[in-house]
Amino acid sequence: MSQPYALDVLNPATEEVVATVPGADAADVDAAVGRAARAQRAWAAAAPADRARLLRRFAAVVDDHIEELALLEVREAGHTIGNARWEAGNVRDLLDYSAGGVERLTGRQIPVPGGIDLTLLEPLGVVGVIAPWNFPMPIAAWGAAPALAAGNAVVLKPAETTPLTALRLAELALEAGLPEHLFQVLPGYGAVAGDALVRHPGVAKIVFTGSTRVGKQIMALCAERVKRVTLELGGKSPNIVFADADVEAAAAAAPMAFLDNSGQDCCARTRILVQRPVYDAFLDRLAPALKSVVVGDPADEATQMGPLISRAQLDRVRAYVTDDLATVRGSAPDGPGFWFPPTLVTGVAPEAPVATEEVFGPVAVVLPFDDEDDAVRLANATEYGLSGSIWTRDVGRALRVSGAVAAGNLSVNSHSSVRYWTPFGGYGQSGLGRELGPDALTAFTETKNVFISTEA
Ligand code: TXE
Repeated sequence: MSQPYALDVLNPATEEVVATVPGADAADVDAAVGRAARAQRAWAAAAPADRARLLRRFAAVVDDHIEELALLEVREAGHTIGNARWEAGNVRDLLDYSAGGVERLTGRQIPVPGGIDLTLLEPLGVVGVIAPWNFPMPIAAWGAAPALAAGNAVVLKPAETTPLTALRLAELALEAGLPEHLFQVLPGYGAVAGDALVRHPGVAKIVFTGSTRVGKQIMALCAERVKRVTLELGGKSPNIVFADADVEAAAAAAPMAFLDNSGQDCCARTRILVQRPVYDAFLDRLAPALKSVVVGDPADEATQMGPLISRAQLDRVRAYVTDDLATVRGSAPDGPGFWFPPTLVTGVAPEAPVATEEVFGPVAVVLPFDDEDDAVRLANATEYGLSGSIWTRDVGRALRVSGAVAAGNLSVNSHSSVRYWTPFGGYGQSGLGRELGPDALTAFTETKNVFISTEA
């Protein structure tokens, strides 16, 4: 028996304790999975229309609580209020979208001689979702909503630092009429509650979003059990600006493409690659744009960037931006709170740690390149492959470079990566599998093929 423990949730902008919640151990996980399995059997047997209706009702209840959920996200994660409202809306929209998929989740009938062949899409059973702290609310829903829609139960372990919005979502699910124990949230340490969820024989699939280091451990444990797994890991995404681009627009958009959520975004465009003829002109525009970003109280409507999540994250970011690096810095408040200013690093080698490793803070490097081949080579010079942007007015070039960059989510003349109705996920060490989009529900099913002889 392990010792009972509790998690203090800090407001990263003030370091004040917002709440204290009990942490789960392996026995709690075991009990939750047992309850989830019982709830799942009834859920899977229910008429698709009834499941869809309940998920739509859940979406409607979330819609009634957008402001409350957003304020909770501001307090526990330090997100700006504008972003937090978007995140709560993303949960609502994804629930609605997933509800729309319930009755469209169909197998196939394949012509075979001597009978009829049917493919059945069966729910997996109990799905374990392990969520990170950088987007606690949407990423919890990215796993849970399609899994529930496909007829599964969900046990969700939020990150240690950000359990509150997930706990509230579980309450709202009950308020909406979802069956008890179908969607359970168990806060706890990764190495305790998360690990127990991964190892549990009653959990059919793990959906993990977090560090590549932990993702690899989870994949190895899942491999031992041939457990299904989806991994959404880190990124070091390029923002490629060609000389033929609208340099003005590219420079105006570049700061928030890596400063959003204080850079704690796996899609952050933290490697800004600029073609040499426009390198100086681009930097001349980028530097003042960076300095004008409003950093401060995340609850203030005018704020564009808040604090980092924790002291540990602040220490990690500080270690990357050493004094010997040439930097352009914006402003940030002094403590209390975990503040780091918007920062551009120039003049480093493309192989430098700050240029190749995921810093997960408001820090980008700017690197020059010569031609298209050079841009693609630099863009792919990382173990990651999650996102990237290409700025050019040449359609042929946009298509060629999109084809050559090894990443799951690219955008041209834009930095958008995430829409709940388009697929999301990484190449290389950025992950395995895809979330969101039209195939999201199928990822939570097992395909069974049944042949019925007509000759007997
Ligand atoms: O991640 P962890 P951390 C990256 C980012 C960041 C770094 C470290 O670079 O600086 O990871 O962040 C749970 N078994 N990303 O240390 O530890 C943990 O409790 C099962 C990128 O916070 O991977 C939390 O719920 N679960 C990223 C979740 O894993 C375990 C988002 C993520 O925490 C576990 C977050 C274990 N042994 C960090 N150990 C992204 N892809 O967006 C931890 N966890």
